[in-house]
Amino acid sequence: MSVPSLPRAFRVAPPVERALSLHLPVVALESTVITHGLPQPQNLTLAYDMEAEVQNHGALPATVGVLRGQIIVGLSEAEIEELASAAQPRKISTRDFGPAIAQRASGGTTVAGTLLAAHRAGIRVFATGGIGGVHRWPPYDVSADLPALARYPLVVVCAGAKAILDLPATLEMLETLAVPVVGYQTDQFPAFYSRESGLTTPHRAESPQEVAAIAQAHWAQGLESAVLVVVPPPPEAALPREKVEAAIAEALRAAQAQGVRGQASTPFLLEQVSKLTHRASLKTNLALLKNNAAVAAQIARALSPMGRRYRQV
Ligand code: PSU
Ligand code: MN
Repeated sequence: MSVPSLPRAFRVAPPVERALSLHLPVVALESTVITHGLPQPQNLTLAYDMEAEVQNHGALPATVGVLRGQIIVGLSEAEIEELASAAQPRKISTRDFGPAIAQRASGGTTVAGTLLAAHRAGIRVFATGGIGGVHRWPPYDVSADLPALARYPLVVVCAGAKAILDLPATLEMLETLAVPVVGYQTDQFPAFYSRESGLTTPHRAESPQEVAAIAQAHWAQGLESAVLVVVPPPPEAALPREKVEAAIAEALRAAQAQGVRGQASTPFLLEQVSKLTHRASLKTNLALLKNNAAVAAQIARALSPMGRRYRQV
């Protein structure tokens, strides 16, 4: 017996398709941050704010997500709202597309899931908050974001890896996977909420043009991995490392005590840290997401022929 055929499961919004065919700058945005990363209503506001940042810096945003079994690159405002208020949205990583499509589910795409969809659409630049990586506990929990970064050739702009992770192990794994980590106007690998982690980045760039040159030179060698651009959170929103570390230690204890594992782990830990810092970390999270969107738009422009801006027609 055969399974019933599925409707077209992959859709690129017409403006995104058009911009890409004209080599105009486009920036992909993830949506797990909307479905699992932020509380309502900040999640919806943030999604629109990130799109506005990209637009204000001369690029077209393309938020990626899955709605009723369809992968969409370039969600409309109404679709973003539907996703932000969906009853039990899935957290969709690379392994989760098949089940989500076949079961007509909705969900936010993680960094890994967004990389796959954005690459398939032909997008070269992607902005997010912080990537997943090697967890502190259990240490065998390694985010699918890492192999996806090894596999899809995009510039990924983030504030480092999520601070709840084992940052030294995550940096080592990025080296193993041939992903250059480029500090944006910094030598420090940022710790998501804090500007410094005590770890240095292997590379550094001062401008969007320099990042674009690095990415082009990287891909010209036949490498198909991502280029990870790490941007420290804006100084006025950054938190001191000691304060965050204390909250993370407590969040990890709570996770162990409650047996939180797997997919639930990252959202649980981030929510605990937010509570323990009296929502200071939430403010930082929002500020760095917007900042990363702005930097990503400038890099997308630098990568487009003659640094062209995207203009609505
Ligand atoms: N931001 C959040 N919470 C999250 C994520 C982002 O505040 O859960 C997502 C990101 O999309 C990232 C993913 O790709 O968490 C990593 O999850 P995991 O460690 O399960 O791979
Ligand atoms: Mn995991």
